[in-house]
Amino acid sequence: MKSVIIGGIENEQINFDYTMTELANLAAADNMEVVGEVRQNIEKPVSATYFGKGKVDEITRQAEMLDAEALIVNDELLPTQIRNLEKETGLDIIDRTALILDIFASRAHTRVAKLQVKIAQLQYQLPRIRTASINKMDQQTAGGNTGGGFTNRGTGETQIELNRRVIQKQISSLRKELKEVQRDNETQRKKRKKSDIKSVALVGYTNAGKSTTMNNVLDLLEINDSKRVFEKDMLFATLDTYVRKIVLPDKKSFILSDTVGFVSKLPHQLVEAFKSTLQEATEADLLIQVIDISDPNYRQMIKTTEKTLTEIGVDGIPMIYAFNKADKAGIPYPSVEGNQFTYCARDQKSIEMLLGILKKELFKDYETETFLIPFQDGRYLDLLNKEANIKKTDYQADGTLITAEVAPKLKQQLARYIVDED
Ligand SMILES: Nc1nc2c(ncn2[C@@H]2O[C@H](COP(=O)(O)OP(=O)(O)OP(=O)(O)O)[C@@H](O)[C@H]2O)c(=O)[nH]1
Ligand SMILES: [Mg+2]
Repeated sequence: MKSVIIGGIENEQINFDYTMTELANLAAADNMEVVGEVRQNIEKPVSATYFGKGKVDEITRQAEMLDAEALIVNDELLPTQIRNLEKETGLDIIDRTALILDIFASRAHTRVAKLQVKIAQLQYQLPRIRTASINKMDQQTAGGNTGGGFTNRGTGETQIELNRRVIQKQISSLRKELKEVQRDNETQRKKRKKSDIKSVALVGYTNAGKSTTMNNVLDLLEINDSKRVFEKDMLFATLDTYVRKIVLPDKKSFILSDTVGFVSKLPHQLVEAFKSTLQEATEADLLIQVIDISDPNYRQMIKTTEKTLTEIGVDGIPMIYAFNKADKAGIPYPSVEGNQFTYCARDQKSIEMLLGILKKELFKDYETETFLIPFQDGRYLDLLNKEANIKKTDYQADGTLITAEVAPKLKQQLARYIVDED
């Protein structure tokens, strides 16, 4: 395990302590041991070395004393800052962006996640490459067509410019590949949108319990086990969007999706690369923001989530604040008040209540109507039986009299069969 020092600049940033706690957690998630911490109170980072001269010396001394190999900095650094700090401290310098990218890379298992992370990594490296790193880059980039052969090397073109072009080529070829891999999902998403089925997305801070919530909804409704989502006590357990169709006992259905978790200062390269994956959230009819209420920083986490949601283009979607892990926090559960729901994702009663809340919110526009379907129009009876919550069926001389709770679209489709009941 690598021993590291974490460091940050404290200015008017109100949530500095919180971002440093996060940084320590991120380092631990990347298998590093945090042995020391430095902070400096200055208005703005120093352009050449990020920290001021005195602080750089202090870091060097502390690292020697604590036997640390690397310094992790709480911001994205300029390429020159990394180089200068490396030179002056003799340490490996890792900035917050590189650290998060590294964790994402180690968690990415599916093709889509791998491609997205790789694109984000290359975007990060693009302004940071040095001449010598090109061969290493080539080897690291799996699957990408690097274009190779430097046949049209222009006069005066530096090696760095050439390297940049190679990376840019890799990025665009990986993007193409990603689009290809995602084509099926995209088609399905469009089809769902057309079909008017409502969609709900679980969003929120990493490790809040989104996947656990999703899995327990699937379990409760006895939806196939093979569709379970990976849940684990670690940062960024889920990197893909998982989409499941939920059919309730009364046949009402909706789409539930589980998405990648957030952390503050999520690198813009990652946000950019994950945009298509996150589309499920930006286009949802309802968002469930899962919050770990047992975490003392949960208020900051809510802020972080809302900021990230704005960044990915979520705007004006109704939201339920789902305060999870009430068991751990020692708060009574489940309970609901307005759009705030307090629960424990492992508790069946909680999941039942959540489904009740979702139903109320999603199917507000459903109505109970009585239809008289003539025998020759039996196909509509089948349709009702398949898609509606049937309350009463009565066989009469001139057809079937059926009372059912229906979606607005179905009601419209069957409007001519509606009978007034007195
Ligand atoms: N005590 C307690 N633990 C919970 C609860 N819900 C989830 N957990 C645990 O919290 C950890 C994280 O849960 P996940 O469901 O993987 O969290 P997530 O929000 O999907 O996290 P990412 O995929 O990393 O964004 C797991 O170890 C869960 O078992 C709960 O209600 N109570
Ligand atoms: Mg998850």
